[in-house]
Amino acid sequence: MNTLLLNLLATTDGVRPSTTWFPENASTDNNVDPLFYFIFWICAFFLVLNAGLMIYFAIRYRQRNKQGAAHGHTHNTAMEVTWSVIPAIILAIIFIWGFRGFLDMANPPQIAPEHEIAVNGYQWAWDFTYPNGETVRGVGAEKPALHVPAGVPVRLTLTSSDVLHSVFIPAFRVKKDVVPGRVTQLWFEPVYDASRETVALDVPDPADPNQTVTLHPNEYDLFCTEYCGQAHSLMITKVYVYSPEEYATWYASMTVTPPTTPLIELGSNLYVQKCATCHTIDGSANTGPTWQNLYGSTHGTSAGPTLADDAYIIESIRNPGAKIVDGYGNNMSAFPNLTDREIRAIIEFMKTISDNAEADEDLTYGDLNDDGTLKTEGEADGSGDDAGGGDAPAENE
Ligand code: HEC
Ligand SMILES: [Cu+2]
Repeated sequence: MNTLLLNLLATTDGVRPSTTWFPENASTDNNVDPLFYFIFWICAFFLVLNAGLMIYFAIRYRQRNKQGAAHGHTHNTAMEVTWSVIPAIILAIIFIWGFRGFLDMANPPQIAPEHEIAVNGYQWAWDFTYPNGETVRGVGAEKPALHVPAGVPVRLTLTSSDVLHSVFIPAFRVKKDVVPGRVTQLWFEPVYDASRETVALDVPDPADPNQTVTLHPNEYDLFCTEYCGQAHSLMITKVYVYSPEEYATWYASMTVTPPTTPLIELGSNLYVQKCATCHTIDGSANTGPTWQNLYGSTHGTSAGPTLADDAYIIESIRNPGAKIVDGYGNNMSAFPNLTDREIRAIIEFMKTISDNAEADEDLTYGDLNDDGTLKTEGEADGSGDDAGGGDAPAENE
């Protein structure tokens, strides 16, 4: 009974601990738990009442001495009205309560654009793309995780690249199908609780890319809850809930690349994130030409035979329509958010998959100027780790 009261009277601050029936609850505006307990206790009450009366009557009015059944009342209007009206009222309460909860879930409140997160499900992971155009990268073997701010409503717009999936975040009491060819949505307002156990996440410091800062979000599970194939269960990942200040830091850190990042690794990540839907690296054609052996080769374009050197590749990305590769349409979008340094990283990655070029494995992000050119001896001291020092003034522009 304590849990019932706890859940009916709960305020919206703090994370409610898990109970026998529910995992902890880390979102406000939760209709699920109180309604569940309401129905649960009604069922418990009538189970005991009905089963108790049945057992009592079976004993009290059992057949004795071959005595025939007595004829009793066939009708009691007062009783029948009572046992129709009371359940009808209870059902109406459950319906209205449930319907209001459904409407709440289906109709997000006003959501700030920066709290709209695009979620794409595929076999077998989720991509989380934020309004700054950045997609969360998995760390090592870890899948990409969902990062959300506390204290504000957050909306997820859900799409699928292949089959039916379903997002389920038990701690927020939300679940929604992710259907190919359709956009669905769900929303929640997370609660941050510093008194709960937090995890320590290191991210690049937006104020100084040479440093990392440690953030302390609460951690929850996110599941795919629609059986979607062999590795369905591996779609499990984490949700990190930050205090508003820490979320701002995390959000800014998404676009920060530490100077020590190897250029090839950065280029490879960018390729996976932004280009792999149209370009392969194994020689097969897709919407766009493959990148295998592209760098340093000469091939036909709308401007005649063209050598794929740095200038050509930069132009192809900045202004895709300038020279169209023979056999392809003008189907590439420009990527205004890519910085010159990032394009440089992509070029370095392209060299690793071309027989016509030699990639420099030692180059790091810190070895580049803002315009993507290599720092000269005076600016960099040759060690990637310190190169960021020369970078600091430029960062303040
Ligand atoms: C929507 C599909 C699409 C995406 C995404 C895309 N491209 Fe392209 N890309 C194309 C198409 C189509 C062509 C060929 C037509 C042309 O030359 O514009 C092309 C051509 C290129 C070329 C010239 C290739 C050659 O063989 O000469 C380069 C370089 C290039 N893309 C780089 C990129 C980079 C870098 C990204 C990711 C940041 C990217 N593309 C993302 C469709 C795409
Ligand atoms: Cu799935």
